[in-house]
Amino acid sequence: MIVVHHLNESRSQRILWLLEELEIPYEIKPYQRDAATRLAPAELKEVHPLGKSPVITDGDKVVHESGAIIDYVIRHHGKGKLAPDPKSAEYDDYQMWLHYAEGSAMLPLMLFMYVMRLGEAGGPLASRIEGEIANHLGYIDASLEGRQFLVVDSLTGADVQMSFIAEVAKAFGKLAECPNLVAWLERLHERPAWKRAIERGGAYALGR
Ligand SMILES: N[C@@H](CCC(=O)N[C@@H](CS)C(=O)NCC(=O)O)C(=O)O
Repeated sequence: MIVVHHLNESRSQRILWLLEELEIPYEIKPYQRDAATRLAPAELKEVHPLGKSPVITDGDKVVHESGAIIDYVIRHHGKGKLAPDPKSAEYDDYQMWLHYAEGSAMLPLMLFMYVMRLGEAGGPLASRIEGEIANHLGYIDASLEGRQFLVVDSLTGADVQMSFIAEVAKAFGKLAECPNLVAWLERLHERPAWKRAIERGGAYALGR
C-alpha cells in the first residue's frame, strides 16, 4: 500500500489527485504546517532527511520530489495510464514538463513569495522576478493554445505535475494574461478524481 506523507496546503495534494486518477488504494499520513513559520513538522524528517512533502513510501521504498514520485507511481502502478508510450515523441515532452515544473517554472514564483516578505527592501528584485514569472507563465499559456491538456488529448502526469504551478500563480494573482492556463486549471478542477483528492486531503485553499 502506498502511503502519502501529506502536508496540509502543499504540493502533496497533486499526489493524492494522481492516485485518485489511477484508482490506486493509498493511505494518507497527515502532517500540519507550523502556523507561524509554515514549515513542516520535524516528524517528516523521520520519513526522509529533507523533511519536505510530498514524500511517499511504497513498502520499503521511499520516494521524494514531486516529479520523481509522479514518474514512479505511473511507471510502477499506472498500468499504462497517464503517460504516453515511452518510445513516442510525446514521451519526451511529458518528461520535459515533469522536470520543468519544479526545475524552472516554480523558481520565480518562490522568489516572489519570499521577496514579498522583504517589503520595500525587495524592490530592486521585483521587476526581474515579475519578468521571469511572465516569461514562464507566457510559455505555458502558449503551450496550451488550442489544447485540452499539455501533452496529448487526455490527462497525463505532466498535467498533474504542472497544475501546482498554475495554482500558485493564481493564488498570487498572476494569471490575468493567461486565459489558456485559467481554462485548463478550471477543467482539471472539474475532474471527479480531483474532487475526491480534495475530500481526502482536507482544506486546500490553493485549489480554489
Ligand atoms: N521540489 C520539491 C519541493 C518540496 C517542498 O518544498 N515542499 C513544501 C510543501 S509545498 C514543504 O515541504 N514545505 C515545508 C518545509 O519546507 O518545511 C517537490 O516538488 O517535491
